[in-house]
Amino acid sequence: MKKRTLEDFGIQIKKKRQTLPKMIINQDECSVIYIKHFLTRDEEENLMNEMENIEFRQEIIDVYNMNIIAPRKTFSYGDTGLSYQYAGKYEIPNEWPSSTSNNIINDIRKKVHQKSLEFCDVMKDPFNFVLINRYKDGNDYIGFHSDNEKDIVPRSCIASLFIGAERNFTFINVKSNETHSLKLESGSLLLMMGRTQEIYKHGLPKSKNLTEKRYNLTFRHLINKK
Ligand SMILES: O=C(O)CCC(=O)C(=O)O
Repeated sequence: MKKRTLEDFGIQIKKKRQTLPKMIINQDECSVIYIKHFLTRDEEENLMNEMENIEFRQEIIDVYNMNIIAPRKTFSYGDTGLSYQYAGKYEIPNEWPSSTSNNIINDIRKKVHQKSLEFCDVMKDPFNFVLINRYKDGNDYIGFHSDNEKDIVPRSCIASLFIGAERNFTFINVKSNETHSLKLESGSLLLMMGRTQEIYKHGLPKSKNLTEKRYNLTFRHLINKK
């Protein structure tokens, strides 16, 4: 199939691609850093094309003890033997694309790991799991939650990468209700570290009239129980 360009996917091309990291939260041992335009244009385009080849699934998930159809589709890659329990689901990841296949996922995984090492030293191993969310348009969303499942290495860095439609994202402090909202641009990276998952919830609300799709790849360190 012919490779599609970012313009074909309806992604706005920003001329000035500055990559300076911006601190979004830095208090109570929580730290969240946003790195705008982390991916090059080529990487963004290749990853967008790669996402189109994945067969995403729409899962039934448990939200506040109710079974609902997830308002997005998902897929995961991870090391053999790992599993991830979340929202009442037991996720067994697909094998990473073979290291000889020149696959963009492998390159991106390395690049995200290198960047995370600049800011976080809780876990120096490569990310061993990625959960990918596909939001078909502005009706798809993820409600407020924390990535605090018992399968995740406590206080390890969670690196969230996005491509496609620009969307708003909000953190809420579970004690004070103070919020931090930001616009997440295609090709950018959000690093969540320290006690962020203990003190904050985060969510991606619906976005009225938005017709473009968006993908989010959340790289995590899962506990290897072997
Ligand atoms: O799509 C996003 O940016 C957020 C995804 C997320 O919060 C999650 O997978 O836990």
